[in-house]
Amino acid sequence: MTDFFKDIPAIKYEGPASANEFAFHHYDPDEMLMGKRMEEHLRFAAAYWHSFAWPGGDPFGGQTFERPWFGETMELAKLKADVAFEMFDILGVPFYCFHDADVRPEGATFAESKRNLDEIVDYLGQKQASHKTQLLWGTANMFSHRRWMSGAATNPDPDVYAYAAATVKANMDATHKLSGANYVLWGGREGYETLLNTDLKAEREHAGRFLQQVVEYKHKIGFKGAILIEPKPQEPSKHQYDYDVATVYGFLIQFGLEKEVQVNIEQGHAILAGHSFEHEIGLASALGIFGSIDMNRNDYQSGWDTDQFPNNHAEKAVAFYEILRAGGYTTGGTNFDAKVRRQSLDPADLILAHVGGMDTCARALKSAAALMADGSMEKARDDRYAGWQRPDAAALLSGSLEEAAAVVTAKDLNPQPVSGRQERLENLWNRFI
Ligand code: XUL
Ligand code: CO
Repeated sequence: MTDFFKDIPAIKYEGPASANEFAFHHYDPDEMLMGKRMEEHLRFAAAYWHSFAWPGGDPFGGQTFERPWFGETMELAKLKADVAFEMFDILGVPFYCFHDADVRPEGATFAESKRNLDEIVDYLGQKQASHKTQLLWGTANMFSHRRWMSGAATNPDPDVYAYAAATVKANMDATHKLSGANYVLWGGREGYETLLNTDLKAEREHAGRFLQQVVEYKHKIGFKGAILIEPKPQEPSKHQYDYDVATVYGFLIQFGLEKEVQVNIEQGHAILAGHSFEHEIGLASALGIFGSIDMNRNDYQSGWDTDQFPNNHAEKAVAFYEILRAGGYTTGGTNFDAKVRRQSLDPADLILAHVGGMDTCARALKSAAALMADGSMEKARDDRYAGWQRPDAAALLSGSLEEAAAVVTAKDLNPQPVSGRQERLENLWNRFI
Protein backbone atom coordinates (compact mmCIF):
# COMPACT_ATOMS: atom_id res chain seq x y z
CA MET A 1 0.00 0.00 0.00
CA THR A 2 1.19 3.51 -0.79
CA ASP A 3 -0.12 6.46 1.20
CA PHE A 4 -1.12 8.55 -1.83
CA PHE A 5 -4.87 8.12 -1.33
CA LYS A 6 -4.64 7.81 2.45
CA ASP A 7 -7.89 8.55 4.30
CA ILE A 8 -9.94 8.17 1.12
CA PRO A 9 -12.47 5.37 1.53
CA ALA A 10 -13.69 2.92 -1.09
CA ILE A 11 -16.61 4.61 -2.83
CA LYS A 12 -19.98 2.95 -2.23
CA TYR A 13 -23.48 3.68 -3.49
CA GLU A 14 -25.46 5.74 -0.96
CA GLY A 15 -28.27 7.08 -3.16
CA PRO A 16 -29.27 10.59 -4.30
CA ALA A 17 -30.13 11.83 -0.79
CA SER A 18 -26.65 11.26 0.65
CA ALA A 19 -24.52 14.37 1.22
CA ASN A 20 -21.32 12.32 1.41
CA GLU A 21 -19.08 13.42 -1.46
CA PHE A 22 -17.09 10.18 -1.21
CA ALA A 23 -20.13 8.16 -2.27
CA PHE A 24 -21.98 7.34 -5.47
CA HIS A 25 -25.36 9.01 -5.67
CA HIS A 26 -26.53 7.39 -8.88
CA TYR A 27 -24.07 4.62 -9.78
CA ASP A 28 -25.18 1.43 -8.10
CA PRO A 29 -23.24 -1.35 -9.87
CA ASP A 30 -25.80 -3.96 -8.84
CA GLU A 31 -28.94 -2.12 -9.91
CA MET A 32 -30.70 -4.07 -12.66
CA LEU A 33 -31.65 -2.19 -15.82
CA MET A 34 -33.17 -3.98 -18.80
CA GLY A 35 -32.15 -7.33 -17.34
CA LYS A 36 -28.48 -6.40 -16.81
CA ARG A 37 -26.47 -5.02 -13.87
CA MET A 38 -25.53 -1.36 -14.23
CA GLU A 39 -21.86 -2.26 -13.97
CA GLU A 40 -22.21 -4.58 -16.99
CA HIS A 41 -24.05 -1.92 -18.98
CA LEU A 42 -21.49 0.81 -18.33
CA ARG A 43 -18.24 -1.15 -18.23
CA PHE A 44 -16.32 1.82 -16.80
CA ALA A 45 -12.61 2.21 -17.41
CA ALA A 46 -10.08 4.66 -15.96
CA ALA A 47 -7.39 6.05 -18.29
CA TYR A 48 -3.81 5.75 -17.04
CA TRP A 49 -2.50 8.68 -19.05
CA HIS A 50 -4.63 11.50 -17.73
CA SER A 51 -4.60 10.50 -14.08
CA PHE A 52 -1.06 9.19 -13.70
CA ALA A 53 1.13 10.37 -16.59
CA TRP A 54 -0.06 13.91 -17.40
CA PRO A 55 2.02 16.56 -15.57
CA GLY A 56 -0.64 19.29 -15.75
CA GLY A 57 0.85 21.41 -18.55
CA ASP A 58 -0.99 23.69 -20.95
CA PRO A 59 0.29 25.70 -23.96
CA PHE A 60 1.41 28.49 -21.58
CA GLY A 61 2.81 26.62 -18.63
CA GLY A 62 4.39 23.36 -17.56
CA GLN A 63 3.96 20.89 -14.78
CA THR A 64 1.57 21.68 -11.95
CA PHE A 65 1.29 18.19 -10.46
CA GLU A 66 4.06 16.84 -8.25
CA ARG A 67 3.46 13.13 -8.06
CA PRO A 68 5.84 10.84 -6.18
CA TRP A 69 6.02 8.50 -9.20
CA PHE A 70 7.11 11.12 -11.77
CA GLY A 71 10.45 10.14 -13.30
CA GLU A 72 11.79 7.69 -15.83
CA THR A 73 12.80 4.62 -13.82
CA MET A 74 11.28 1.16 -13.53
CA GLU A 75 10.97 1.60 -9.78
CA LEU A 76 8.82 4.70 -10.25
CA ALA A 77 6.80 2.96 -12.98
CA LYS A 78 5.94 0.26 -10.44
CA LEU A 79 5.02 2.85 -7.82
CA LYS A 80 2.75 4.45 -10.43
CA ALA A 81 1.11 1.06 -11.07
CA ASP A 82 0.61 0.56 -7.32
CA VAL A 83 -1.12 3.93 -7.00
CA ALA A 84 -3.15 3.37 -10.18
CA PHE A 85 -4.56 0.08 -8.87
CA GLU A 86 -5.31 1.77 -5.53
CA MET A 87 -7.42 4.31 -7.41
CA PHE A 88 -9.12 1.54 -9.42
CA ASP A 89 -9.93 -0.26 -6.13
CA ILE A 90 -11.33 2.88 -4.50
CA LEU A 91 -13.59 3.49 -7.50
CA GLY A 92 -14.44 -0.15 -8.10
CA VAL A 93 -13.96 0.33 -11.85
CA PRO A 94 -13.96 -2.97 -13.74
CA PHE A 95 -11.46 -1.75 -16.37
CA TYR A 96 -8.49 0.49 -17.14
CA CYS A 97 -6.67 1.52 -20.35
CA PHE A 98 -3.08 2.53 -21.09
CA HIS A 99 -0.52 3.56 -23.71
CA ASP A 100 2.96 2.03 -23.54
CA ALA A 101 4.39 5.48 -22.74
CA ASP A 102 2.09 5.81 -19.70
CA VAL A 103 3.26 2.67 -17.97
CA ARG A 104 6.96 2.28 -18.77
CA PRO A 105 10.00 4.58 -18.99
CA GLU A 106 11.20 5.32 -22.52
CA GLY A 107 14.49 3.51 -23.18
CA ALA A 108 17.53 4.79 -25.06
CA THR A 109 16.83 2.19 -27.78
CA PHE A 110 13.77 0.33 -29.01
CA ALA A 111 15.07 -2.82 -27.33
CA GLU A 112 15.33 -1.06 -23.98
CA SER A 113 11.83 0.43 -24.27
CA LYS A 114 10.54 -3.04 -25.13
CA ARG A 115 12.30 -4.63 -22.13
CA ASN A 116 10.78 -1.96 -19.90
CA LEU A 117 7.34 -2.63 -21.36
CA ASP A 118 7.67 -6.38 -20.90
CA GLU A 119 8.71 -5.93 -17.28
CA ILE A 120 5.84 -3.59 -16.42
CA VAL A 121 3.35 -5.81 -18.28
CA ASP A 122 4.35 -8.66 -15.96
CA TYR A 123 3.85 -6.33 -13.01
CA LEU A 124 0.43 -5.19 -14.30
CA GLY A 125 -0.46 -8.84 -14.89
CA GLN A 126 0.22 -9.61 -11.22
CA LYS A 127 -1.92 -6.63 -10.24
CA GLN A 128 -4.79 -7.80 -12.46
CA ALA A 129 -4.56 -11.28 -10.94
CA SER A 130 -5.12 -9.91 -7.43
CA HIS A 131 -7.53 -7.04 -8.22
CA LYS A 132 -10.95 -6.71 -9.81
CA THR A 133 -9.83 -4.24 -12.48
CA GLN A 134 -8.92 -5.70 -15.89
CA LEU A 135 -7.69 -4.22 -19.17
CA LEU A 136 -10.32 -2.71 -21.48
CA TRP A 137 -7.72 -1.76 -24.07
CA GLY A 138 -4.08 -1.12 -24.69
CA THR A 139 -2.63 1.25 -27.27
CA ALA A 140 0.66 2.72 -28.48
CA ASN A 141 1.59 6.33 -27.96
CA MET A 142 2.81 7.23 -31.43
CA PHE A 143 2.36 10.98 -31.09
CA SER A 144 4.41 12.36 -28.14
CA HIS A 145 8.04 11.46 -28.94
CA ARG A 146 9.73 13.63 -31.58
CA ARG A 147 10.28 10.60 -33.85
CA TRP A 148 6.51 10.63 -34.58
CA MET A 149 6.44 14.33 -35.42
CA SER A 150 5.64 13.70 -39.12
CA GLY A 151 3.45 10.66 -38.51
CA ALA A 152 3.84 7.01 -37.60
CA ALA A 153 2.49 4.71 -40.36
CA THR A 154 2.04 7.81 -42.55
CA ASN A 155 5.56 9.13 -42.01
CA PRO A 156 7.48 10.03 -45.20
CA ASP A 157 10.41 8.03 -43.78
CA PRO A 158 9.96 4.24 -44.17
CA ASP A 159 12.21 3.67 -41.13
CA VAL A 160 9.55 5.34 -39.00
CA TYR A 161 6.92 3.03 -40.55
CA ALA A 162 9.06 0.10 -39.41
CA TYR A 163 9.41 1.64 -35.93
CA ALA A 164 5.61 2.07 -35.81
CA ALA A 165 5.16 -1.59 -36.79
CA ALA A 166 7.52 -2.70 -34.03
CA THR A 167 5.78 -0.42 -31.52
CA VAL A 168 2.25 -1.60 -32.35
CA LYS A 169 3.38 -5.24 -32.40
CA ALA A 170 4.86 -4.82 -28.90
CA ASN A 171 1.69 -3.15 -27.65
CA MET A 172 -0.60 -5.76 -29.21
CA ASP A 173 1.51 -8.47 -27.55
CA ALA A 174 1.24 -6.62 -24.22
CA THR A 175 -2.54 -6.19 -24.60
CA HIS A 176 -2.95 -9.85 -25.55
CA LYS A 177 -0.86 -10.98 -22.58
CA LEU A 178 -3.00 -8.89 -20.23
CA SER A 179 -6.21 -10.32 -21.78
CA GLY A 180 -7.26 -6.88 -23.01
CA ALA A 181 -10.77 -6.73 -24.40
CA ASN A 182 -9.76 -4.45 -27.29
CA TYR A 183 -6.78 -2.82 -28.99
CA VAL A 184 -7.08 0.89 -29.93
CA LEU A 185 -5.37 2.94 -32.63
CA TRP A 186 -5.68 6.70 -32.44
CA GLY A 187 -3.68 8.49 -35.13
CA GLY A 188 -2.94 11.92 -33.71
CA ARG A 189 0.01 12.38 -36.07
CA GLU A 190 -1.55 10.38 -38.93
CA GLY A 191 -2.47 13.49 -40.85
CA TYR A 192 -0.72 16.57 -42.10
CA GLU A 193 0.16 20.15 -41.30
CA THR A 194 0.35 21.38 -44.91
CA LEU A 195 -0.48 19.78 -48.25
CA LEU A 196 2.54 21.64 -49.68
CA ASN A 197 4.86 18.91 -48.36
CA THR A 198 2.41 15.99 -48.16
CA ASP A 199 1.71 13.08 -50.50
CA LEU A 200 -1.80 12.51 -49.22
CA LYS A 201 -2.46 9.52 -51.49
CA ALA A 202 0.69 7.67 -50.42
CA GLU A 203 0.11 8.43 -46.74
CA ARG A 204 -3.45 7.09 -46.81
CA GLU A 205 -2.29 3.96 -48.62
CA HIS A 206 0.45 3.37 -46.06
CA ALA A 207 -2.06 3.85 -43.23
CA GLY A 208 -4.41 1.35 -44.91
CA ARG A 209 -1.70 -1.28 -45.39
CA PHE A 210 -0.57 -0.74 -41.80
CA LEU A 211 -4.08 -1.42 -40.51
CA GLN A 212 -4.31 -4.56 -42.66
CA GLN A 213 -1.02 -5.72 -41.11
CA VAL A 214 -2.42 -5.05 -37.63
CA VAL A 215 -5.48 -7.17 -38.41
CA GLU A 216 -3.34 -9.95 -39.93
CA TYR A 217 -1.20 -9.97 -36.77
CA LYS A 218 -4.26 -10.03 -34.52
CA HIS A 219 -5.42 -13.24 -36.20
CA LYS A 220 -1.92 -14.68 -36.18
CA ILE A 221 -1.56 -14.37 -32.39
CA GLY A 222 -5.18 -15.33 -31.73
CA PHE A 223 -6.12 -12.03 -30.10
CA LYS A 224 -9.89 -12.20 -29.71
CA GLY A 225 -10.51 -8.56 -28.76
CA ALA A 226 -11.72 -5.93 -31.19
CA ILE A 227 -9.41 -3.63 -33.12
CA LEU A 228 -10.74 -0.11 -32.67
CA ILE A 229 -9.93 3.09 -34.57
CA GLU A 230 -10.55 6.29 -32.63
CA PRO A 231 -11.69 9.05 -34.99
CA LYS A 232 -10.64 12.66 -34.42
CA PRO A 233 -10.69 15.44 -37.03
CA GLN A 234 -7.66 17.46 -35.94
CA GLU A 235 -5.45 18.32 -32.93
CA PRO A 236 -2.56 17.73 -32.84
CA SER A 237 -2.43 17.52 -36.67
CA LYS A 238 -4.17 20.21 -38.69
CA HIS A 239 -6.02 17.46 -40.54
CA GLN A 240 -6.22 13.85 -39.36
CA TYR A 241 -7.10 11.03 -41.76
CA ASP A 242 -9.46 9.33 -39.28
CA TYR A 243 -11.64 12.45 -39.27
CA ASP A 244 -14.94 11.04 -38.02
CA VAL A 245 -16.98 7.84 -38.12
CA ALA A 246 -18.13 8.31 -41.73
CA THR A 247 -14.57 8.97 -42.91
CA VAL A 248 -13.22 5.97 -41.04
CA TYR A 249 -15.91 3.78 -42.58
CA GLY A 250 -14.93 4.89 -46.10
CA PHE A 251 -11.30 4.17 -45.24
CA LEU A 252 -12.17 0.69 -43.91
CA ILE A 253 -14.15 -0.09 -47.07
CA GLN A 254 -11.23 1.04 -49.26
CA PHE A 255 -8.89 -1.36 -47.49
CA GLY A 256 -11.40 -4.22 -47.06
CA LEU A 257 -11.44 -3.91 -43.26
CA GLU A 258 -15.05 -2.98 -42.51
CA LYS A 259 -15.74 -6.38 -40.95
CA GLU A 260 -12.50 -6.38 -38.97
CA VAL A 261 -12.27 -2.97 -37.35
CA GLN A 262 -14.70 -0.96 -35.25
CA VAL A 263 -14.62 2.54 -33.79
CA ASN A 264 -13.90 3.98 -30.36
CA ILE A 265 -15.98 7.16 -30.31
CA GLU A 266 -14.94 10.06 -28.09
CA GLN A 267 -17.41 12.77 -27.11
CA GLY A 268 -14.92 15.61 -27.50
CA HIS A 269 -13.71 14.34 -30.87
CA ALA A 270 -17.28 14.16 -32.18
CA ILE A 271 -17.80 17.79 -31.18
CA LEU A 272 -14.51 18.83 -32.82
CA ALA A 273 -15.74 17.19 -36.04
CA GLY A 274 -18.90 19.28 -35.92
CA HIS A 275 -21.11 16.36 -34.92
CA SER A 276 -22.98 15.40 -31.79
CA PHE A 277 -21.74 12.43 -29.76
CA GLU A 278 -25.04 10.63 -30.36
CA HIS A 279 -24.75 11.16 -34.12
CA GLU A 280 -21.38 9.40 -34.16
CA ILE A 281 -22.69 6.51 -32.04
CA GLY A 282 -25.89 6.18 -34.08
CA LEU A 283 -23.97 6.24 -37.36
CA ALA A 284 -21.40 3.67 -36.17
CA SER A 285 -24.22 1.42 -35.06
CA ALA A 286 -26.02 1.80 -38.41
CA LEU A 287 -22.77 0.90 -40.21
CA GLY A 288 -22.11 -2.08 -37.93
CA ILE A 289 -18.83 -0.68 -36.54
CA PHE A 290 -19.79 0.56 -33.07
CA GLY A 291 -17.19 -0.62 -30.57
CA SER A 292 -16.46 1.52 -27.54
CA ILE A 293 -16.64 5.00 -26.00
CA ASP A 294 -14.12 7.53 -24.74
CA MET A 295 -16.22 9.54 -22.32
CA ASN A 296 -15.44 13.21 -21.65
CA ARG A 297 -16.58 16.66 -22.67
CA ASN A 298 -14.93 19.61 -24.33
CA ASP A 299 -15.11 23.18 -23.23
CA TYR A 300 -17.76 24.45 -25.63
CA GLN A 301 -16.33 27.97 -25.83
CA SER A 302 -12.60 27.35 -26.34
CA GLY A 303 -13.00 24.83 -29.16
CA TRP A 304 -10.16 22.68 -27.79
CA ASP A 305 -10.13 19.03 -26.89
CA THR A 306 -10.13 19.79 -23.17
CA ASP A 307 -10.89 16.22 -22.00
CA GLN A 308 -13.00 17.26 -19.02
CA PHE A 309 -14.99 14.83 -16.94
CA PRO A 310 -18.64 14.72 -17.99
CA ASN A 311 -21.06 16.44 -15.63
CA ASN A 312 -24.18 16.94 -17.73
CA HIS A 313 -26.31 13.84 -17.51
CA ALA A 314 -29.01 15.18 -19.84
CA GLU A 315 -26.45 15.56 -22.63
CA LYS A 316 -25.07 12.06 -22.07
CA ALA A 317 -28.53 10.46 -21.80
CA VAL A 318 -29.08 10.90 -25.53
CA ALA A 319 -25.76 9.16 -26.18
CA PHE A 320 -26.58 6.26 -23.86
CA TYR A 321 -29.97 5.95 -25.55
CA GLU A 322 -28.12 5.37 -28.83
CA ILE A 323 -25.85 2.83 -27.11
CA LEU A 324 -28.91 0.97 -25.81
CA ARG A 325 -30.50 1.10 -29.26
CA ALA A 326 -27.26 -0.36 -30.61
CA GLY A 327 -27.73 -3.28 -28.20
CA GLY A 328 -25.11 -2.05 -25.71
CA TYR A 329 -21.40 -2.83 -25.60
CA THR A 330 -19.92 -6.18 -26.50
CA THR A 331 -16.15 -5.86 -25.97
CA GLY A 332 -16.35 -2.07 -25.51
CA GLY A 333 -16.90 0.09 -22.46
CA THR A 334 -17.05 3.63 -21.11
CA ASN A 335 -13.46 4.81 -20.80
CA PHE A 336 -12.92 8.12 -19.00
CA ASP A 337 -10.54 9.79 -21.42
CA ALA A 338 -10.74 12.74 -19.05
CA LYS A 339 -8.39 14.68 -16.83
CA VAL A 340 -8.78 16.89 -13.80
CA ARG A 341 -7.99 20.56 -14.38
CA ARG A 342 -4.36 21.58 -13.80
CA GLN A 343 -5.31 23.42 -10.61
CA SER A 344 -6.92 20.28 -9.16
CA LEU A 345 -3.82 19.17 -7.30
CA ASP A 346 -5.23 16.97 -4.55
CA PRO A 347 -5.42 13.17 -4.67
CA ALA A 348 -9.09 13.56 -3.69
CA ASP A 349 -9.68 15.56 -6.89
CA LEU A 350 -8.70 12.52 -8.96
CA ILE A 351 -11.15 10.31 -7.11
CA LEU A 352 -14.03 12.77 -7.04
CA ALA A 353 -13.66 13.60 -10.74
CA HIS A 354 -14.26 9.93 -11.51
CA VAL A 355 -17.09 9.67 -8.98
CA GLY A 356 -18.84 12.59 -10.67
CA GLY A 357 -18.25 11.16 -14.12
CA MET A 358 -19.54 7.74 -13.11
CA ASP A 359 -22.63 9.25 -11.45
CA THR A 360 -23.28 11.40 -14.53
CA CYS A 361 -23.14 8.33 -16.78
CA ALA A 362 -25.27 6.27 -14.41
CA ARG A 363 -27.95 8.96 -14.34
CA ALA A 364 -27.80 9.20 -18.11
CA LEU A 365 -28.09 5.44 -18.51
CA LYS A 366 -31.05 5.27 -16.12
CA SER A 367 -32.88 7.99 -18.07
CA ALA A 368 -32.14 6.24 -21.33
CA ALA A 369 -33.26 2.85 -20.00
CA ALA A 370 -36.47 4.33 -18.58
CA LEU A 371 -37.28 5.97 -21.91
CA MET A 372 -36.53 2.72 -23.68
CA ALA A 373 -38.79 0.78 -21.29
CA ASP A 374 -41.56 3.34 -21.75
CA GLY A 375 -41.42 2.60 -25.47
CA SER A 376 -43.21 5.78 -26.65
CA MET A 377 -40.11 7.17 -28.38
CA GLU A 378 -39.49 3.97 -30.31
CA LYS A 379 -43.19 3.70 -31.14
CA ALA A 380 -43.22 7.26 -32.47
CA ARG A 381 -40.21 6.44 -34.65
CA ASP A 382 -41.76 3.19 -35.86
CA ASP A 383 -45.03 4.95 -36.64
CA ARG A 384 -43.16 7.53 -38.71
CA TYR A 385 -41.77 4.78 -40.94
CA ALA A 386 -44.83 2.51 -40.80
CA GLY A 387 -45.54 3.03 -44.50
CA TRP A 388 -42.42 1.04 -45.30
CA GLN A 389 -44.06 -2.07 -43.83
CA ARG A 390 -46.53 -2.15 -46.73
CA PRO A 391 -45.72 -4.73 -49.47
CA ASP A 392 -46.04 -2.08 -52.20
CA ALA A 393 -43.38 -0.01 -50.40
CA ALA A 394 -40.93 -2.92 -50.36
CA ALA A 395 -41.51 -3.30 -54.11
CA LEU A 396 -40.22 0.26 -54.60
CA LEU A 397 -36.82 -0.88 -53.35
CA SER A 398 -36.66 -4.21 -55.14
CA GLY A 399 -37.75 -2.86 -58.54
CA SER A 400 -36.22 -0.35 -60.93
CA LEU A 401 -36.33 3.44 -60.93
CA GLU A 402 -38.88 3.35 -63.81
CA GLU A 403 -41.14 0.93 -61.88
CA ALA A 404 -40.99 3.17 -58.82
CA ALA A 405 -41.75 6.18 -61.02
CA ALA A 406 -44.74 4.43 -62.66
CA VAL A 407 -46.45 4.06 -59.27
CA VAL A 408 -47.11 7.81 -59.18
CA THR A 409 -49.42 7.72 -62.22
CA ALA A 410 -50.85 4.26 -61.52
CA LYS A 411 -52.01 5.33 -58.05
CA ASP A 412 -52.41 9.02 -58.79
CA LEU A 413 -50.13 9.79 -55.82
CA ASN A 414 -50.23 13.16 -54.09
CA PRO A 415 -48.38 12.59 -50.77
CA GLN A 416 -49.28 14.95 -47.93
CA PRO A 417 -46.55 16.05 -45.45
CA VAL A 418 -47.01 14.98 -41.83
CA SER A 419 -45.57 16.53 -38.67
CA GLY A 420 -42.13 15.35 -37.54
CA ARG A 421 -43.32 16.03 -33.96
CA GLN A 422 -39.87 17.14 -32.80
CA GLU A 423 -41.00 19.32 -29.89
CA ARG A 424 -43.42 16.65 -28.67
CA LEU A 425 -40.57 14.13 -28.66
CA GLU A 426 -38.25 16.59 -26.91
CA ASN A 427 -40.93 17.07 -24.26
CA LEU A 428 -41.16 13.30 -23.93
CA TRP A 429 -37.40 13.19 -23.36
CA ASN A 430 -37.67 15.82 -20.65
CA ARG A 431 -40.00 13.61 -18.66
CA PHE A 432 -37.20 11.08 -18.34
CA ILE A 433 -34.13 13.21 -17.55
C1 XUL B 1 -6.45 11.97 -27.84
C2 XUL B 1 -7.09 10.74 -27.36
C3 XUL B 1 -6.19 9.63 -26.98
C4 XUL B 1 -6.69 8.28 -27.37
C5 XUL B 1 -5.71 7.17 -27.13
O1 XUL B 1 -7.32 13.00 -28.13
O2 XUL B 1 -8.28 10.67 -27.24
O3 XUL B 1 -6.00 9.70 -25.60
O4 XUL B 1 -7.84 7.98 -26.67
O5 XUL B 1 -4.51 7.37 -27.77
CO1 CO C 1 -9.56 9.18 -26.58
